[in-house]
Amino acid sequence: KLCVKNVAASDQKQEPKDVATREDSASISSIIKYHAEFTPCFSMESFGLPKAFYATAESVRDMLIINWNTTYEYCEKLNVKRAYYLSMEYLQGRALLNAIGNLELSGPYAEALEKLGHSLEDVARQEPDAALGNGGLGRLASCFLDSLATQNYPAWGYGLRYKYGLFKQHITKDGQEEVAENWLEMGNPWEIPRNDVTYPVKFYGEVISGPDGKKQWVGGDNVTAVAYDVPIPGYKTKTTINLRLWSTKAAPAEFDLHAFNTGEHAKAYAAIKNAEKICYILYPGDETMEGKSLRLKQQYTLCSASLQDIIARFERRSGDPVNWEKFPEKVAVQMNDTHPTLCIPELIRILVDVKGLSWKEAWNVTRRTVAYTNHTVLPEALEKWSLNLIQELLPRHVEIIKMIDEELIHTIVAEYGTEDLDLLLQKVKEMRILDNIELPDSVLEMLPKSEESSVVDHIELVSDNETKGTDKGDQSQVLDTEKKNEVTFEPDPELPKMVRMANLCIAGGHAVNGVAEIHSEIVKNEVFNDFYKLWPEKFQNKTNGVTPRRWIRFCNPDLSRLITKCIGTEEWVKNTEMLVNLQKFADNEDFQSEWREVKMRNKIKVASFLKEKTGYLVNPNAMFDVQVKRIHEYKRQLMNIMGIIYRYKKMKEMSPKEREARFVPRVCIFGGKAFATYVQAKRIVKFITDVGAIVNRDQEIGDLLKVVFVPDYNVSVAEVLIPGSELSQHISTAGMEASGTSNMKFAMNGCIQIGTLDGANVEIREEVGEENFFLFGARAEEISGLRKQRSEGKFVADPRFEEVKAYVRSGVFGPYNYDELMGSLEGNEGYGRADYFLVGYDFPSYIECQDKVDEAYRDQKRWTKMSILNTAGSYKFSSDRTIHEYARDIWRIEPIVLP
Ligand code: T68
Repeated sequence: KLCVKNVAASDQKQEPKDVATREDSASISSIIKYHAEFTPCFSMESFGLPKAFYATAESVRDMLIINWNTTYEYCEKLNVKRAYYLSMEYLQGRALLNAIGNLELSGPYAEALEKLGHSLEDVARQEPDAALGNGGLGRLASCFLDSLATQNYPAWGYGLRYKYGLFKQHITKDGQEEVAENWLEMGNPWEIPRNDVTYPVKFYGEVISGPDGKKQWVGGDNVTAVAYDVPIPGYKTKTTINLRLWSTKAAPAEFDLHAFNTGEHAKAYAAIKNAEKICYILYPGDETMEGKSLRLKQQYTLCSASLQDIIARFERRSGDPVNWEKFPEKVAVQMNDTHPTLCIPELIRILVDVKGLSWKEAWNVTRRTVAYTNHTVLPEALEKWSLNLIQELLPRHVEIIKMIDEELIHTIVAEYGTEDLDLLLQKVKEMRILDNIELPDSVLEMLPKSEESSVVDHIELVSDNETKGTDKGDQSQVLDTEKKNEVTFEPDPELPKMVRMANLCIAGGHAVNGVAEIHSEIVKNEVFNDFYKLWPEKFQNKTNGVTPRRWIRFCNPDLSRLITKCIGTEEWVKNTEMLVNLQKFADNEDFQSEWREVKMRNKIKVASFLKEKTGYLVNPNAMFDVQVKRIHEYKRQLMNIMGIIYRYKKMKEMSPKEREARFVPRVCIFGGKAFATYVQAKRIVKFITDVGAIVNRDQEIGDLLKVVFVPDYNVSVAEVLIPGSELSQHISTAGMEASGTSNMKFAMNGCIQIGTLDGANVEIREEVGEENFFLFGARAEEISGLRKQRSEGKFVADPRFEEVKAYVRSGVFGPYNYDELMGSLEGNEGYGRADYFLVGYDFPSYIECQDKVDEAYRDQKRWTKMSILNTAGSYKFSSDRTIHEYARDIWRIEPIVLP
């Protein structure tokens, strides 16, 4: 009973009822003590907090493993169809409280640890965040895993086990400083290294034709991908799915013993280093594309190892001979953005070269298996890889990509016909996978044989926004140059040959989805409109969601208790539609005052957190106004801080009485990381902290206004801030934020939003009601017209906007290089795409909307009602709903019922 390790080892298949015998706090303390003594994570004498964390986590892990094995064996036995989510990023955050909560053991664990002299919360805080992702895309993957397990879907996640996750952000007087975070330093109690699950992953080499005419990829370097499994428990269910993360090491044959023996140590170790460095570090760019060889190696490692693993599992359950036609009936592969696009050529390669299928069979199987989710329409984020780089690393894949490209061109020719040759060639040029590469012979043969059949000259088209250089500081300049190109299929030797990954995904998969309604419309009608016309049936919307377990139930226990009391059951945690029942209580005074008390307790926690992290003391009676997300010009943190400056300036101009009558006291909280080489984003971080330094020590203003930048925003910080927020800002330029997911978390926690009609804001506003959402700003369909207006010099800035800029320029917040920070917001002339993000245009409606926020907040009854209705209306934004839609419309998988 005490020694779980032995129990588990002696009888892997024991009935889970044995777990129940360990569910009292006395047994749990014994198990924790056992692990403290025998699990060799730590060599510490005393049972201090770090040791308590590792021992506690080990004890939880034992329980997870039992359910994880049961789930796996059951799926294998029934041979059900499984969905595989392939993602370069998972932003898991901490696991301990989540796992204990899912197992419904929070009470016993708290008691057990109390007996051992610690509080569960203190122990939980020891855990480093697993930050194997940059932002929304990675966090979405983690929410999906939670929902898949909770809703009992047969599914796995695949990713990479980066040694260094996202950097830690320090805030100094110079702004953001990035520090590497070795999250595995103390060991990771949640992972199960699987030295028995390894696959070779090859790079370089060459393609030869074998004696039978079949292609063979030979030579090159092999690295070994090793599996590390992370059990993902569902909430109140035994179903525990698997997140398999790959690490890389040198293949056994790669260690040059001869070099070592002759003293050439560096040479001997080179292979080891080269292999290990693939999974060393997460690429820290969000919404950018960096065409580095190491990143391509990472992407290929994920695709190749995962597919080899999936295929091996499929073969184990198939008869002999294997019927590959059935592969898509057992396997669905979802590509989280284009980062795992290489799945497509890799699956074809394995099927054709290794399993002996014909091209046609392999192409069919692949198309029926994979699907693609798009997360962005920003041109600089759409992946394009240099063909030469892929050629060097993955020569066989280039051949396959060329064949897919050829196949696609044939489809385009069939669709448009050759009568209007100009139109056809324009479509081919825009839609094909390969860019700056001659047409294949088979296509040339199909074109009319006239003097222009050399298919050069005469068509002009607008290029697809080539983005050269990655310094986002200058990105607006680059984006603006709509170059006119002569269409020619003669490669331009000056320009690189490129592979457009999204085009490959659309051609190679059976479904393409955007992540919010408005975004999916933009995908269909603008960014990939030609593909939509070709294959309308492929295009779908799957509005994002977030897990209500982590994002209300566990991060906001007080609110959860109140909701449960009001609804009369805790079932809403699995079935968020029940939150709608809160609507009936929105005006109830007793309920309102309990609701406010909960918010106040959470605000007090935020206040003490801010004190600890920044030294600033804030008044919990002020409104907590929060913008936390990656720092990006399109997310417009600059507009937020300019609005604050405007407020501050007005306050300074008024008498104390006037300013108190006019303004509600606010604590304006910012958090978020800037990509290390995104110069403008880093300037914005520094600017916010500098404004805070001036405003916060201004005695005249006192508690009426505080500006705090929380360092190192991550999942755990979000879990503290979101429950204690009252206003949250989602103020991107319309059409630029694909969805946003923190907006959903804030709504769940009764936080009211100020936002544009962008991404999921649109749907949130629909659900919570217009009167419970502070809307401002230009709409997506107006944006291009407004930009044009600016570029023609026709924009007239609002005097209040000019006033703020002049105030900053006067040096109140420090000797700024004003032109660098705000130059792009100046007049119409001389800045290329001046104010690309339309801060100047939206500013007046933004600050007017902020006045409405103050007015609403003054009426606490009205505000509380709005807050309750936000939680009630957030029911749609559970990732359970999203996952059901993927399962039904794309993956075609059914939930399992564990015995
Ligand atoms: C985000 N994208 C979207 N990308 O910006 C956000 N990109 O609107 C959406 O809600 C979210 O995805 C989930 O759908 C990202 O987070 C990245 O992090 C990223 C990382 C590497 C390369 C490109």
